[in-house]
Amino acid sequence: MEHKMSELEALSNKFSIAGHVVFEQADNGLISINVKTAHATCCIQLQGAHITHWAIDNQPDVIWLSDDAVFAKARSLRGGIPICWPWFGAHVSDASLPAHGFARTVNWQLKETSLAGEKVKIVFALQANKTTEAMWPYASELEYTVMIGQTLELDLRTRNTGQSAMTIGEALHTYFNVSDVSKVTLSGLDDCDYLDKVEGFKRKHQTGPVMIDQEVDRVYLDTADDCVIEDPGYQRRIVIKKQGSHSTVVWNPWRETAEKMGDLGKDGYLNMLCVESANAAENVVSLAPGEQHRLWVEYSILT
Ligand code: TA6
Repeated sequence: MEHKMSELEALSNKFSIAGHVVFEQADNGLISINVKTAHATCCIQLQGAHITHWAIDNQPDVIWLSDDAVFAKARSLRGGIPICWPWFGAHVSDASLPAHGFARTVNWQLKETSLAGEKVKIVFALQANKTTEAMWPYASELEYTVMIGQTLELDLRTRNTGQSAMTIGEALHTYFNVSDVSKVTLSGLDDCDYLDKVEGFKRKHQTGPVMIDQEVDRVYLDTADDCVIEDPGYQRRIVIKKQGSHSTVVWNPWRETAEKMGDLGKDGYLNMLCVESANAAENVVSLAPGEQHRLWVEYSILT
């Protein structure tokens, strides 16, 4: 009898790398890519090209994933690194469209897995198709390169392949794992203006580092600077470098909002801080036909 190759077999045959890249399929059909390098481990879902885990050497995980994260088709995960694209937050004119766009909930195509010295490189692509064009009527190509090693590098490239100009909002909505959010200090945003979502998007000004002792949901504007999370409990700093990003979003729901959300896990809000390299609000990006935009970040740990 002829054997019909499953998606898992096809991906494994083409893209697995012995000792470094292994594919797995959960009972609900979702496929994940498990990566191991000399100094790091990483896990990425094919749905949303969503990174759910990255850890290095003897360090606690750098990326936070909720204990109550729900892995299901077409549903975004609470934690990890969701890709918000082609809009950030609520859609400007149509509330029926998904928050943060659709890139985080559709299946991406795998283009490449390779070894680059001690790092593993994974390249994903997302091309406009009938499903995406029903929500966003533009011809576009997205390419997402993930470089896994002692640092994590993410490179999200948007190309306008159509005939008309388009505008994108985007964010790498990274949930960082912290020992106790009320004790960390976030620097890099001093003297920036921000929109405070908790107070109806009121425009405010930041002085000094950001500390978290209540719900924080802010879009810092016109900032291309790197950020650092200083975590005394884990005795480390997480350094967030970025290029092609002019907003930084900082989010922690704090207790009450977390309880309403229902998928943050018990007291999970204490162990996460989202610092998102973004182009949002007045920093959205316009692309002429044929033009390309690159959003790049690198996360590293200093002890
Ligand atoms: O980036 C901050 C934010 O937009 C918050 O307003 C908060 O709701 C969060 O993202 C999570 O959004 P989600 O759609 O994943 O529930």
